[in-house]
Amino acid sequence: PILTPTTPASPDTAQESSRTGLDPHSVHRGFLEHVRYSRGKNPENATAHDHFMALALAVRDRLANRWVRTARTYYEQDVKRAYYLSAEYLLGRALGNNLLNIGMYEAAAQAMREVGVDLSALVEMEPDAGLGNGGLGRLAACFLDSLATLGYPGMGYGIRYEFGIFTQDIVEGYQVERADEWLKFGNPWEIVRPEKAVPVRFYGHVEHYHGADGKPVARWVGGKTVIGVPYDTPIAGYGNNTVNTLRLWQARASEEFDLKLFNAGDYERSVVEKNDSEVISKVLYPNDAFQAGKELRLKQQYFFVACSIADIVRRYLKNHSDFRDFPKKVAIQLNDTHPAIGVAELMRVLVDEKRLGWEEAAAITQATFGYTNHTLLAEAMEKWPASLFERLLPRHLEIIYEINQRFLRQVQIRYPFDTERIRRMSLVEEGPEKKIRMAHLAVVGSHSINGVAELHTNLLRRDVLPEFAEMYPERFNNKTNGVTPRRWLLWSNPRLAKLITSRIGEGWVTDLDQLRKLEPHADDAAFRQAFAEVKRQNKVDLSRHLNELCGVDLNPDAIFDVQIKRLHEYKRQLLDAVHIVSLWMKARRDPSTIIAPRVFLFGAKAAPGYVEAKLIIRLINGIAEVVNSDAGTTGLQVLFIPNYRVSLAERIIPAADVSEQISTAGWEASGTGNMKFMLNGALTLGTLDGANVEIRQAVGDDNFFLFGLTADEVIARKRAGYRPREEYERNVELREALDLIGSGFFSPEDKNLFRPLVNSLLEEDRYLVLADFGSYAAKQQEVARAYKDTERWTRMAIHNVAHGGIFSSDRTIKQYAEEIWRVKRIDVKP
Ligand code: NBG
Repeated sequence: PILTPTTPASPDTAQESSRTGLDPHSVHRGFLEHVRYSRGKNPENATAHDHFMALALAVRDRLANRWVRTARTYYEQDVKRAYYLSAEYLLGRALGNNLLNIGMYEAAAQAMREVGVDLSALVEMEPDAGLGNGGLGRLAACFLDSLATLGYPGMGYGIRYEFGIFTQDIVEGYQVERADEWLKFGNPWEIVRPEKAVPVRFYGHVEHYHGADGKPVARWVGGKTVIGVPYDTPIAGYGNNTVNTLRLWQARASEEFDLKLFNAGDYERSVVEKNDSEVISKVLYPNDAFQAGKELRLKQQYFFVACSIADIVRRYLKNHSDFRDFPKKVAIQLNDTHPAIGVAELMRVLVDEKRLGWEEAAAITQATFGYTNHTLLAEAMEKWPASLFERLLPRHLEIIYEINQRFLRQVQIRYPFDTERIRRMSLVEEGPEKKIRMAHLAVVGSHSINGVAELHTNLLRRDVLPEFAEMYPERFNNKTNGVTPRRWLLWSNPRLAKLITSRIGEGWVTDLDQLRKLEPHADDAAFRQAFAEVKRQNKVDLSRHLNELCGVDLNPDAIFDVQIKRLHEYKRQLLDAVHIVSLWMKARRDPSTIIAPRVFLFGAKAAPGYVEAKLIIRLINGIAEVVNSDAGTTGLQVLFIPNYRVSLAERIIPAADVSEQISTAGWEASGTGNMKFMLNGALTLGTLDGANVEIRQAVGDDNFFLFGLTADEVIARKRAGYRPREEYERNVELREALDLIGSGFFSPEDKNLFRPLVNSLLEEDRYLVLADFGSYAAKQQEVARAYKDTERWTRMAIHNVAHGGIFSSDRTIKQYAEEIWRVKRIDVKP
């Protein structure tokens, strides 16, 4: 079929309806107009890419009306707004989600059918917006969806990276990284607003003098100026008229800077040096929960924070003049310490530019900021050399020292003579190299400090920031993470969504606690059968997709056992891998040891500089090669799916039976994948770590496969002098598996390839893989036996879905809004 060149216009389709109408006819017209007027093509010549762009633009037209209305409503009602500052947004694709949220998916599908275009093929063409590493960035994306859906005046600020998280190829079993050129074909969603560009200073020096009023004045001068140009992306709420904004800053060289060089007659150099400025927003640092400590990274952080705060202050001053009311209109949430420099920046703006007194500025700043901590890992805690600060942000260093001095005075008054405490709590770490502790800056500069799961918040209070929690107990609180049910159930699992709606109505989409109404249906054999059939169909779909992608033939009747997340030693993909080897060895000797056939799926990107993580990917691929070669006799299959990302997660999670959440207890702050699996009817095999604890509480211990040491036991084991080699000696199956891996069996090209992995397990085993192996393997046996009892398994899966309600990010966002930000929902009229 070909595109119909023109559709006869019905008398009621005025020009406007091709831009706003949600019926198939209007969408059809809007689409054809964009093919012609935005793509400049005749319908006959339009490519699939033109089709994608034209439809996306037609959707954006429909968002635009609501977008301006939302902005006007917020402005006219002078509402308090919540600003989310995040270095990462892992949005994934937008077309399907936008169609669904504004209720025009069916109309678009029909309009596309009329022109002979398959909507799902267009959806698949969109590159993922991968402006994040993992959970932290995806959480920010879920929060944006919930803010808009609940009708909160919320806005996200971040960086418009030209290259997002790298594309992962697997070449001979190894990860190979490629630049993620997500903007290559243009981005139909964003609107650039050069008129709102913001200049940002770097380097230079500070001049101190006395102003006309006799008060001391500091002026940061000289250095280089970079321009931040905002690009706005509409964020549509589900089933309402709210469209909020995600504003991402791109770095541009300043003209002022160019001119100086132009005038000096050095045209070539002036153009070449533009790069220095523009690299700032070039690429996302690909580390998850790890600080690399590069100067460019600190530049990125200050760049987007300075732009965002200038933008927030500008908006505030449109209808206010007195900064004392600032916290009544502005709440700023720091997504981890990446934007923590915002504390010093707001102080600089208030004190140096707006000439407020220090105390007053400090009170405003503290009432404005909230800080979310996302990790307990020491290597992720951001600390910047004071010398770097002094060069790059000299005024901010002065301000941080001043904040510190006043803060430590408070500590001293409260705990006289405790110099050790002062040393530990200082914003400045003394040592061979003086460093600024960004977490301490965030804590001192905020009225709220939260962790992201109950256990994590407790460990934060007890182990990471104990003296701050003691001094400011009222500031510490928990906000357990959540995920948006729109993307992670309604969109990604249409079969299950439909089945659920057929039984309990569609209220669950915006009120996820209603899933509880499914509970009685677990006793209904017909429902159980339909539920199991949905899972089976999803597994067939995924198998088909993976066959196209990797050429493997997976058995959809096997247990789909899935571990998808960033590759990290603490997440223990290695535990999963070693167990597979031990299962396979037993199966080779005696196939009857395999209780149920199983497909082990992995997806994970490793930070490019993380040697151990990359070796683990190579190991999994080595194991896959061997295990898959005799899948016929063992019933075991292993697949490492390349380039794991949001759009792949949307396909994998609905097809999962077992959700591997096996981090060493006390290490995973929360996890959010764990919640997505639960909502899609997978059973968790997990440790008591992060939000697993709350998942198990919600679903009951009968519906959760628990194994492993607790966080306290982990600490106790280490304290008692953990000797991993004893575990190796004690457990024959473990020993066999490790020996086989160490022998080079899975790396014929280099017999010693995996020796370092095995040695590190035997000698240190920082993450207690060996200590937990026995209990993990035993629990896996139980999983296999439970799966054989289909009726019981399905009941357990239904119970998981029915109790997933509290893990909606709507619940999380309501808690942030009510308990931290004090912002109110407001209705945007159609
Ligand atoms: C991650 C944690 C996850 C958590 C997400 C979102 C960082 C620094 N932290 O456990 O590792 O789910 O944040 O809170 O990426």
